[in-house]
Amino acid sequence: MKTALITGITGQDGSFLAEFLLGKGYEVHGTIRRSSVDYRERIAHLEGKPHFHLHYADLGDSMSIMQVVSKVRPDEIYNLAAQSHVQVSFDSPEFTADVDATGVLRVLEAVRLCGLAKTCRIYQASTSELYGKVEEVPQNENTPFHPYSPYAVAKLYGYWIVKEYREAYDMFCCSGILFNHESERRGETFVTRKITLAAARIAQGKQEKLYLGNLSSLRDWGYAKDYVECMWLILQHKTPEDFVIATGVQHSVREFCYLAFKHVGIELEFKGEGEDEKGVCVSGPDGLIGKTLVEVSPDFYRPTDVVNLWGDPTKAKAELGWDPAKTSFEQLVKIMVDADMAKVAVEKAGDQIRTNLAEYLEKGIVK
Ligand code: NAP
Ligand code: G4F
Repeated sequence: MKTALITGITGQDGSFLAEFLLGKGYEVHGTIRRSSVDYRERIAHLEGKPHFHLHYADLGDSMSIMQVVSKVRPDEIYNLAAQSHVQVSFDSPEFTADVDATGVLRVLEAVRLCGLAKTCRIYQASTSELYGKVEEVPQNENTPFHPYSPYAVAKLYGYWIVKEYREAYDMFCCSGILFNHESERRGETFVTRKITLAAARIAQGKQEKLYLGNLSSLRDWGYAKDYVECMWLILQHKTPEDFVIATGVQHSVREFCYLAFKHVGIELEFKGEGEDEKGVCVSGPDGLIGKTLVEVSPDFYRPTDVVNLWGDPTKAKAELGWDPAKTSFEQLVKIMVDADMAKVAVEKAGDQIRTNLAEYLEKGIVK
C-alpha cells in the first residue's frame, strides 16, 4: 500500500484527489489548518475512513511541514496548498509569495532533510497563469512564461525551485501546469462558480442580478475530477517531467454565462460594450423577460488581467495516455449548474422551514 501526503486537502482539487487515491488503495494523509469554523465541507464524507488521516500544518511554517513529512514518510507528496485566488494576490501579495513560492521550497527541503530525496515523488500544483500576458497561443510546455499577477510570480518561483531540486539533487519532483479546472466544489468567488450559483439563485428567485468583471476573458476550462487523475499519472511516469494539462478548447466568460443561464431556462442577450455591457433576459420565466440580469462592475477588474489562456495538451495525451476530452465544456457547465440548482433548492426549503417555525412560535403553536 502506497502512502500519499496531500497539502491543501480541503480544497477543490485536494478533495477529489483524496477520493481518487483512496480508490487506488493508497493510505492518504492530508494537511489542514486551524480555523474558527471547523466544518470541512469538501472532505467531511471522508473523515473517519480507516485509510484517511489529517494533520495540522501550514505552508508558512517550516516546522509543521517537517513534522508531518517525518511522521508520514510519504511515497508521494501532492503539494496543492496555496493562496489560489489571483485577484486576492493583489491584496495580499506578501502572504501569497510566502505560501505559493517559499512554501514550495519548504516542502522540498523537508523531504530532503528527512532523508526521503531518493524515495519520495513530489507533484507541484503549477498553473497556466505562468503564461500570463501570453506570448503564444495555444500554450505548451515550451511557451515562454510572462507572469502577470503576484500569484503568478509566486507560482513561477515554485516552478523553478522544483526544476532546480530535480537537477541539483536528482529528486523526482514535477510541475503540472494546469489550466483552469472547475467543478461543483469550486470556491464560490471564482468566476465559473459565481456564475452557476447566481444562475441557480436568479432562476429560483433568490437573487436579482449578477455583477461580473471582464466578460471577454478567455479560458481553457476543464473538469477538476479529470485533472486530479493527471496529477497521479505525472508521478507514475518513468521520468520526472513537467506537463501542460488542458482541454485544448477555449471559451469566454460571456459564453460560460450564456450557457449556464440557458441551462436554467433563461436566455440572455448581451448588449453594449465594456463597462456598459449587460446581459438581458430575452426568453425565460415571465417575470424575468426584458430584465437585465448580468452587469459589469469594475470592482472585479484586476490591475493586470490574463485574458487569453488556451492550452495544448498534446504531451499529456501522448506520454500519459490522458484524455483531455473526457468531460466537454457543455457537460462541465451542466454538472455545475445542476449541483447549484439542488443546493439553492435546499437553501430555499431551509428558509421556508425557518419562516414557518418563526410563525408557529409567534402564534404559540409550538413552544
Ligand atoms: P483551493 O480550492 O483554493 O484550495 C487551496 C488549498 O490550499 C486549501 O486546502 C487551503 O486550505 C490550502 N491552503 C491555503 N493556504 C495554505 C497555507 N498557508 N498552508 C496550508 N494550506 C493552505 O484551490 P484548488 O482549486 O483546489 O487548487 C489547488 C492547487 O492548484 C493550488 O495550488 C492552485 O494554485 C493550483 N491551481 C489551480 C487551478 C484551478 O483551476 N483550480 C489551476 C492551476 C493551478 P483552507 O481550506 O484551510 O483554506
Ligand atoms: O475564475 P477566475 O478568478 O480564475 P483565474 O484568475 O483564471 O485563476 C484560476 O485559474 C488559474 C489557472 O489559470 C489558477 F492558477 C488559479 O489558482 C485559479 O484557480 O477568473 C477567470 C477570469 C479572469 O480573467 C477574471 O478577470 O474571469 C474574469 N472574471 C470576470 N468577472 C472574473 C469575474 N473573475 C472572478 N473571480 N470574478 C468575477 O466576477
